Amino acid sequence: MFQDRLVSYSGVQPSGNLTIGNYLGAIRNFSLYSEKYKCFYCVVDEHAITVRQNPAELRRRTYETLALYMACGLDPEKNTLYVQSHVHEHAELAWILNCFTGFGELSRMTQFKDKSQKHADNINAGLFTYPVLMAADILLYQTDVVPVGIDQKQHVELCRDIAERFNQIHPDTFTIPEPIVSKSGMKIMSLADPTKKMSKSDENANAVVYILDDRDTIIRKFKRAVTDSDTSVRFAEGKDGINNLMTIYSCFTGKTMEEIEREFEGHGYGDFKLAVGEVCADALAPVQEKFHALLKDKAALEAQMKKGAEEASYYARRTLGKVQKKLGFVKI
Ligand code: AQP
Repeated sequence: MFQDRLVSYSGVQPSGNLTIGNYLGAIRNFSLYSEKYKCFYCVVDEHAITVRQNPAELRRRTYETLALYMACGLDPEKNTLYVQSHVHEHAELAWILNCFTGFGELSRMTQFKDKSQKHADNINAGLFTYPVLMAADILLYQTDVVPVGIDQKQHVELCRDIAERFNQIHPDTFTIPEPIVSKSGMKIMSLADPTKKMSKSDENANAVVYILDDRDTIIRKFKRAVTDSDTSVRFAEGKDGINNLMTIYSCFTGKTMEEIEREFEGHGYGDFKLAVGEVCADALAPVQEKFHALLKDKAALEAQMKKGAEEASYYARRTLGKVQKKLGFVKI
């Protein structure tokens, strides 16, 4: 807590073009927290390098992710928007927390298992300790709540365990954070393989709808989405493709599964896929318009990065100083 406000913290990696999974699972909901909480939203570029990145693309996407935050309604006057590598305390606290985290705990992380399969040629130590850096991100700001997609809930739970362990040895150091997975923020799955999460780093661009895809591309991708041999639009076990499309439609329209089933009774999958594509394209159009306007002014984005880093550093410095003192580090 800072002053009289609870703190909310979340981040997105600039590791690829952002998807409707990132949008529906996380970013779209971020602005809802601004009134009630003191909010920190970070572009986590240090997390992104756990997988090889092309430097020019990483730089471009860092600007783009910040612009998307703002295009999705995050007001930089009400929220602290910044880039992780601009606040060196993240990496420093991560090292300390590494010494309070078990090898076994990290080995159990689903994302590590998935990513080490996907990047078998580069299973680096950073990929393994990714959740510790994430714990440092969260704990530096004495965070109360962490709005995330369901896929990141396990990491927030580990962060709680690390903080509780540290507090047991050094009482009253960290606030214990709670993950918040919004109702609409369920896992959005790949359009090509609906048993797999939709991810920005997927090599198959048809499996993923990007926030910045144009209308025709969005509709084409939904038309090609993998479904099943049944014909009725129903939410049921074994219908992963249709369930995923119904989830996306529900997130964009606010309709329940029963309402969607009634709406498409007697219609084939073709009509339904077109409708999903249309609501998605309609919802993303104003975000895209704002994004392109913001991206034109790079100097303004850089000024925003600087302002955000200064604000974040103020809080991060306080927590890191407290931790170093409790550990017995000599201050000069
Ligand atoms: N498919 C998804 N459905 C719901 N929420 C999702 N999120 C990501 N994908 C989905 C949420 O978006 C936020 C930011 O994610 P991230 O960039 O930090 O990392 P990630 O979860 O690893 O996302 P990606 O797209 O899968 O990235 P890559 O391909 O680089 O690993 C998080 O709150 C996440 O829950």
